[in-house]
Amino acid sequence: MGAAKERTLSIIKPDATRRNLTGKINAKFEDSGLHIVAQKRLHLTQEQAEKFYEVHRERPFFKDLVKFMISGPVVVQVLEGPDAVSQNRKIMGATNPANAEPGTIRKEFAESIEANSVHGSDSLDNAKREITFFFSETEIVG
Ligand code: IDP
Ligand code: MG
Repeated sequence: MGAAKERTLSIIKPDATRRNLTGKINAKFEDSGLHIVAQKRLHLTQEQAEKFYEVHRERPFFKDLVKFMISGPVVVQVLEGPDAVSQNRKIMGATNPANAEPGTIRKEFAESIEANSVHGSDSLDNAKREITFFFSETEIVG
Protein backbone atom coordinates (compact mmCIF):
# COMPACT_ATOMS: atom_id res chain seq x y z
CA MET A 1 0.00 0.00 0.00
CA GLY A 2 1.31 3.49 -0.88
CA ALA A 3 1.36 6.60 1.28
CA ALA A 4 -2.05 8.03 2.14
CA LYS A 5 -3.30 10.92 0.02
CA GLU A 6 -3.56 13.99 2.23
CA ARG A 7 -4.29 17.69 1.98
CA THR A 8 -2.36 20.45 3.74
CA LEU A 9 -2.67 24.23 4.00
CA SER A 10 0.15 26.34 2.61
CA ILE A 11 0.62 30.11 2.73
CA ILE A 12 3.10 32.01 0.59
CA LYS A 13 3.96 34.87 2.96
CA PRO A 14 4.27 38.63 2.23
CA ASP A 15 8.08 38.58 1.98
CA ALA A 16 7.78 36.14 -0.94
CA THR A 17 4.84 37.77 -2.77
CA ARG A 18 6.69 41.11 -2.47
CA ARG A 19 9.70 39.60 -4.28
CA ASN A 20 7.49 37.98 -6.97
CA LEU A 21 8.43 34.43 -5.90
CA THR A 22 4.97 32.78 -6.10
CA GLY A 23 5.80 30.86 -9.27
CA LYS A 24 9.22 29.70 -8.09
CA ILE A 25 7.73 28.45 -4.81
CA ASN A 26 4.84 26.72 -6.59
CA ALA A 27 7.38 24.98 -8.87
CA LYS A 28 9.03 23.51 -5.74
CA PHE A 29 5.67 22.06 -4.64
CA GLU A 30 4.86 20.67 -8.09
CA ASP A 31 8.35 19.28 -8.69
CA SER A 32 8.00 17.31 -5.45
CA GLY A 33 4.72 15.74 -6.59
CA LEU A 34 2.31 17.92 -4.61
CA HIS A 35 -0.72 19.24 -6.51
CA ILE A 36 -2.06 22.78 -5.90
CA VAL A 37 -5.78 21.94 -5.71
CA ALA A 38 -6.93 25.38 -4.45
CA GLN A 39 -5.28 28.77 -4.42
CA LYS A 40 -6.18 32.42 -3.80
CA ARG A 41 -4.37 35.68 -3.19
CA LEU A 42 -5.55 37.65 -0.16
CA HIS A 43 -4.55 40.56 2.00
CA LEU A 44 -5.21 39.28 5.53
CA THR A 45 -6.86 41.55 8.05
CA GLN A 46 -5.33 41.87 11.52
CA GLU A 47 -8.28 39.91 12.94
CA GLN A 48 -7.76 37.04 10.46
CA ALA A 49 -4.01 36.88 11.11
CA GLU A 50 -4.51 36.90 14.90
CA LYS A 51 -7.11 34.15 14.66
CA PHE A 52 -5.02 32.03 12.30
CA TYR A 53 -1.96 32.22 14.59
CA GLU A 54 -4.01 31.95 17.81
CA VAL A 55 -1.84 29.06 19.11
CA HIS A 56 1.13 31.46 19.19
CA ARG A 57 -0.71 34.26 21.04
CA GLU A 58 1.47 33.95 24.17
CA ARG A 59 4.77 33.76 22.25
CA PRO A 60 7.04 36.85 22.37
CA PHE A 61 7.04 37.13 18.55
CA PHE A 62 3.22 37.04 18.16
CA LYS A 63 2.65 40.77 17.67
CA ASP A 64 5.46 41.11 15.13
CA LEU A 65 4.34 37.96 13.32
CA VAL A 66 0.80 39.35 12.87
CA LYS A 67 2.20 42.69 11.70
CA PHE A 68 4.40 40.90 9.17
CA MET A 69 1.58 38.67 7.91
CA ILE A 70 -0.61 41.70 7.15
CA SER A 71 2.23 43.75 5.59
CA GLY A 72 1.33 42.61 2.07
CA PRO A 73 -0.61 40.03 0.07
CA VAL A 74 -0.36 36.31 0.78
CA VAL A 75 -1.27 33.33 -1.38
CA VAL A 76 -3.25 30.68 0.52
CA GLN A 77 -3.35 27.25 -1.06
CA VAL A 78 -4.31 23.64 -0.53
CA LEU A 79 -1.65 21.11 -1.50
CA GLU A 80 -2.63 17.50 -2.14
CA GLY A 81 -0.56 14.36 -2.50
CA PRO A 82 0.93 11.36 -0.70
CA ASP A 83 1.83 12.36 2.89
CA ALA A 84 1.17 15.99 1.91
CA VAL A 85 1.57 17.35 5.46
CA SER A 86 5.06 15.96 6.11
CA GLN A 87 6.09 16.18 2.46
CA ASN A 88 5.33 19.91 2.46
CA ARG A 89 7.17 20.45 5.76
CA LYS A 90 10.19 18.74 4.20
CA ILE A 91 10.14 20.97 1.11
CA MET A 92 9.67 24.09 3.28
CA GLY A 93 12.71 23.44 5.47
CA ALA A 94 13.33 24.50 9.07
CA THR A 95 11.57 27.56 10.57
CA ASN A 96 14.91 29.34 10.84
CA PRO A 97 16.45 29.48 7.33
CA ALA A 98 19.90 29.26 8.93
CA ASN A 99 18.99 25.68 9.90
CA ALA A 100 17.17 24.74 6.68
CA GLU A 101 18.50 22.01 4.37
CA PRO A 102 19.88 22.96 0.95
CA GLY A 103 17.21 22.96 -1.77
CA THR A 104 14.36 23.79 0.62
CA ILE A 105 12.14 26.83 0.07
CA ARG A 106 13.27 28.53 3.27
CA LYS A 107 16.96 27.89 2.56
CA GLU A 108 16.65 29.37 -0.93
CA PHE A 109 14.18 32.18 -0.33
CA ALA A 110 13.60 33.09 3.33
CA GLU A 111 14.86 36.44 4.60
CA SER A 112 14.78 35.67 8.33
CA ILE A 113 13.25 33.38 10.97
CA GLU A 114 10.12 35.58 10.80
CA ALA A 115 10.02 36.44 7.08
CA ASN A 116 10.48 32.80 6.12
CA SER A 117 8.42 32.79 2.89
CA VAL A 118 5.97 29.97 3.63
CA HIS A 119 3.59 28.51 6.19
CA GLY A 120 2.66 24.82 6.19
CA SER A 121 0.32 22.88 8.50
CA ASP A 122 2.22 20.80 11.07
CA SER A 123 -0.27 17.92 11.50
CA LEU A 124 -3.22 16.39 9.68
CA ASP A 125 -5.64 17.73 12.32
CA ASN A 126 -4.26 21.26 11.99
CA ALA A 127 -4.32 20.93 8.19
CA LYS A 128 -8.06 20.22 8.29
CA ARG A 129 -8.69 23.15 10.63
CA GLU A 130 -6.50 25.53 8.59
CA ILE A 131 -7.98 24.49 5.23
CA THR A 132 -11.48 25.14 6.61
CA PHE A 133 -10.28 28.55 7.85
CA PHE A 134 -9.71 29.70 4.25
CA PHE A 135 -11.61 27.42 1.86
CA SER A 136 -15.03 25.89 1.36
CA GLU A 137 -15.11 22.33 -0.01
CA THR A 138 -16.39 23.54 -3.41
CA GLU A 139 -13.29 25.72 -3.87
CA ILE A 140 -10.99 22.68 -3.64
CA VAL A 141 -10.72 20.77 -6.90
CA GLY A 142 -8.56 17.66 -6.63
P1 IDP B 1 6.67 26.96 11.43
O1 IDP B 1 6.13 28.03 10.51
O2 IDP B 1 7.95 26.38 10.92
O3 IDP B 1 5.63 25.89 11.76
P2 IDP B 1 6.17 28.05 14.10
O4 IDP B 1 6.99 27.71 15.31
O5 IDP B 1 4.80 27.44 13.99
O6 IDP B 1 7.07 27.69 12.82
O7 IDP B 1 6.07 29.62 14.05
C1 IDP B 1 5.13 30.26 13.21
C2 IDP B 1 5.81 31.41 12.51
O8 IDP B 1 6.20 32.39 13.48
C3 IDP B 1 7.13 31.06 11.79
O9 IDP B 1 6.96 30.50 10.51
C4 IDP B 1 7.80 32.42 11.73
O10 IDP B 1 7.24 33.24 10.69
C5 IDP B 1 7.41 33.01 13.08
N1 IDP B 1 8.43 32.73 14.12
C6 IDP B 1 8.68 31.53 14.72
N2 IDP B 1 9.66 31.63 15.63
C7 IDP B 1 10.05 32.94 15.60
C8 IDP B 1 11.06 33.68 16.33
O11 IDP B 1 11.77 33.16 17.17
N3 IDP B 1 11.15 35.02 16.01
C9 IDP B 1 10.36 35.62 15.08
N4 IDP B 1 9.40 34.96 14.39
C10 IDP B 1 9.26 33.64 14.64
MG1 MG C 1 3.79 26.14 12.72
